[in-house]
Amino acid sequence: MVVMTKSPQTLEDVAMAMVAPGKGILAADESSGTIKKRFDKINTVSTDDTRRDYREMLFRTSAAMRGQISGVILYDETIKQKAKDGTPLVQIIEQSGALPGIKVDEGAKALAGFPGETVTEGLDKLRERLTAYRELGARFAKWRAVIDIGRKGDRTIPTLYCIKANNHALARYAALCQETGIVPIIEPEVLMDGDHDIDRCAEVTEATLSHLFAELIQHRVKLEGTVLKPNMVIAGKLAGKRAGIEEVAEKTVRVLARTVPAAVPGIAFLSGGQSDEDATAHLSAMNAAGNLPWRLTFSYGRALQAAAQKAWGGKPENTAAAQRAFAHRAKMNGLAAAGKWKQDLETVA
Ligand code: 5MM
Repeated sequence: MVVMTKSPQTLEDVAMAMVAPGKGILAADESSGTIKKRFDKINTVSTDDTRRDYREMLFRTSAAMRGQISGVILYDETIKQKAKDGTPLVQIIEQSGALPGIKVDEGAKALAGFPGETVTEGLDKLRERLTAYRELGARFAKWRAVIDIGRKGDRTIPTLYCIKANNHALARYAALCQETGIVPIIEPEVLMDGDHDIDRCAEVTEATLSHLFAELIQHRVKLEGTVLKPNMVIAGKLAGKRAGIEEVAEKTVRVLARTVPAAVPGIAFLSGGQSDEDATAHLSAMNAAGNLPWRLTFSYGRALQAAAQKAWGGKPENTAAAQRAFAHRAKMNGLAAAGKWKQDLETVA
């Protein structure tokens, strides 16, 4: 069924549509190297056709796409790709009522002079690339900066210079997007890698976000026409002590409240390597607490796709099972965006 909804026009309206109540974003913008790693895990060779088949399967999951997915972040290859029957993938997304978006960064590269740190590249010719993507249907874009905390007890990284360099690039990207009529998703990811505790993550996330918003304001970015995509405040993957759901929710909201102006319409978290259920539970706990100045939702890659990839396994005969898995995670995260997810709903579906 084709969903006929009036497409939002202004930056503010597009940003609000991206974080519409009970909806969130599917991050399907894995670069060629990343999607190959995902396909390796399911013994599937990554080719133009398998990548197309996999993504077409997701975008044709109408229960999820019409129900809980407000927008899809695409990779350069995918925004130009056609489904098996010749329909542009962008059109399939639009017909479901979701907005197409595009990853425009060119990846995190070694930051010269700062061992172990990276800066995200991609500003060269960005204005021209954005114009071309807008013509292909992109309504929003995404740029991911990566901040590594390093090992526990190591206070040498992240350096302030790394935070500044990444935030400066994010702000320049955001300003260029808005000039082109595209809503920027601003993604400063403090990595979950390492053995740091939750409080160290809180400290680094707060430093990163407070500097980021000063930079965005200096670059005259209109905050009402942006969506922030941060990490949650969480202990590193290798930390001995894991924080509970409520602690993650409370510390994440505390850092956001200190740093993110209320003019930002919505915050769509990345999942960052959390388990599918943890990513859902944390989001739901934050929304259940209520009284927030911005909408809180998801912009998950792995936590929305991992179960579907496993069910699909590269085999066309598994398409329906993979779509069920994707629809289920989308439904659970849609409930979490409303603060209404419960653990027992995981097994009912
Ligand atoms: C889907 O993955 C995105 C692209 O990653 P690469 O450029 O490394 O291929 C990634 O930026 C993603 O959108 C975010 O990290 C959020 O994804 P997760 O899996 O952390 O929710």
